[in-house]
Amino acid sequence: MQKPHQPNPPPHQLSLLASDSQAQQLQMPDAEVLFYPCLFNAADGEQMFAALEAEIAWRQDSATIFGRHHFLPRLTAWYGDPGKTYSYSGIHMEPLPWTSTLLQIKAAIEPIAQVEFNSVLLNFYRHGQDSMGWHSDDEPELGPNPVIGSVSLGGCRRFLLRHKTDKSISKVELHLTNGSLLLMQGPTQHFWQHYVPKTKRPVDPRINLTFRVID
Ligand SMILES: O=C(O)CCC(=O)C(=O)O
Repeated sequence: MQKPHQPNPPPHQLSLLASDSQAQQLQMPDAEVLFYPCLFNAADGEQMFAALEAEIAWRQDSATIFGRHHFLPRLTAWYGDPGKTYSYSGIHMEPLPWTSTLLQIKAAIEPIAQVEFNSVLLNFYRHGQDSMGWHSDDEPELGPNPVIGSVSLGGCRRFLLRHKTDKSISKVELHLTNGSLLLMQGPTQHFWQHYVPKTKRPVDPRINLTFRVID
């Protein structure tokens, strides 16, 4: 017997929850930081997490610090337009071609960031012992005043920012929730460092995507 025709399901549409007016502008001197705590709804966040966990070519890199090799405490991946290479901590990354999930997320955040991103660094924090040390996203290939669009999916993690030179300015702490967008732009990377600490609390795995513009 002939099977009834099954139409292909429509492609999943991401529904954005936040309008520009729901952004929180952080009060930080020498910086321009906007936080959208729930840009994507929880179900979309979980669906994107599952898609990226499966489709991304995750790699375990190591960095050389004082002559010794250390595995990075997280998995990473670099995707983007052809030729948009990226180097940090002695690690050189050639871009893999965009996946459909990455392109969907990129298209959703570009009107908010008002830039066209050409690359993305992905970090996979498998558990609370995965982390990211203090640093700024200030590599020369990001150009002056880079716009960094940081999307968080999965488990919520603490995220701290500290001023590089003025120690009288208090640290800023955020909780990067599933489906959130953090936009760092203007002079932020010149003056501030950021960090994702380890935690002993049980936390769900988390994927973070930092969309960037490589010159
Ligand atoms: O995981 C995060 O929220 C931070 C990622 C980050 O700092 C980076 O990719 O440079």
